[in-house]
Amino acid sequence: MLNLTGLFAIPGSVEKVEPYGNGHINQTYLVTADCGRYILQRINDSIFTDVDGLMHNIHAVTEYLAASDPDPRHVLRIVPARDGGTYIRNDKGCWRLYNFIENSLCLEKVGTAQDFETSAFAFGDFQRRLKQFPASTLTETIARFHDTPDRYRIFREALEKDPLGRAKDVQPEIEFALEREKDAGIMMGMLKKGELPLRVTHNDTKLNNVLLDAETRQPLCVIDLDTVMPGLAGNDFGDSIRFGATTGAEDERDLSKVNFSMPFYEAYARGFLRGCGADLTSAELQTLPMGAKLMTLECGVRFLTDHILGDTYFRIHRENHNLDRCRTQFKLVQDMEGRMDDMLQVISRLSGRI
Ligand code: ADP
Ligand code: GN1
Ligand code: MG
Repeated sequence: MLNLTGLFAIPGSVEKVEPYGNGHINQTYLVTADCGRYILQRINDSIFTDVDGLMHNIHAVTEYLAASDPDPRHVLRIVPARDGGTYIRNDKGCWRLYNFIENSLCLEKVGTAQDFETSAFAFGDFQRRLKQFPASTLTETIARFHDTPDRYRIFREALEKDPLGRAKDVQPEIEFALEREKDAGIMMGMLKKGELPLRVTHNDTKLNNVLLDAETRQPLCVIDLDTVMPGLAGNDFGDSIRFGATTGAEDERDLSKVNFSMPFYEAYARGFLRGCGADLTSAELQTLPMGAKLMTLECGVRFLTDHILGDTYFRIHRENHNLDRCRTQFKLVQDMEGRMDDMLQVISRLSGRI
């Protein structure tokens, strides 16, 4: 293992390093030292190819947030490397160290509507607090991250390559995706026409990217800041809905257990609007249901693309894992399509503005 105390400014000795968490992208470890606990991550530098740009973003955003909230449990803090940098690079990859947020809950699944509402407030408030942050100083860490039409372009390329011959076994999923391609550009189109503002958003607002206080269950800290960059409010709202407003896990194999949950949707909407609703334009409010549908569709298309290409992007733990994930997303898209009017009514009722 790495000589952590030699590499990072840890004022003590390290006792234990163990794998931690359920992220799909980075490799995360919990570090126990005699002076406290830390989160060590090997940054996935085949996905984040500009690690300097990525760490510059995270450093700038965390410093900015910490300036108005000095509580160390409220903002992720980078532990500097001994050479003064924000991360280290060695023959095994790129590594960074964060403070471990103690007495926190990281939920992998929505248990109660109340906790989901709290997570929504945290993400909404995160966006609100970054309203004045100079967006032009942020690097785009993954190009066209939530450009859904571009995700379809990549999907079509994967279908043409089909390196493992998997496409023939997933024809219903391919058809489901292609039938909805016409919807993919709705929000990007509005952005291009100037109908939606670009904001500094999180872009990966799933439930396990926010921590709640284990005792009070109040919002504590938004984590996983790799994709904080200019984006759409509706996408931050939508990505949380796709992961949380459901009765099943993202990788549930029994699709009869996967249904869109209107009560969880409403709870999330309430929390999110409390966090940043006053800042949202009426066009943004109108797009929140569409954001939910498109983020779910996009994520399903990404999982399907990765299945076809041989699971090179999202970490898998079993055969066909990405296909299972794709299927839950498509099931949710189908459910949402029958509820778009109700979803908009919820926003209208809660915001009182549209
Ligand atoms: P990934 O990009 O792979 O999703 P994350 O940054 O989300 O990586 O970290 C993976 C998991 O590790 C999180 O879901 C959370 O459980 C845990 N985690 C990450 N950072 C912290 C932290 N500073 N304090 C406590 N837990 C953390
Ligand atoms: C990834 O990093 P993680 O596991 O929080 C992915 C998201 C997907 C999500 C699906 C950088 O999130 O975009 O929505 O998996 N992150 C990246 O669960 O691609
Ligand atoms: Mg994560």
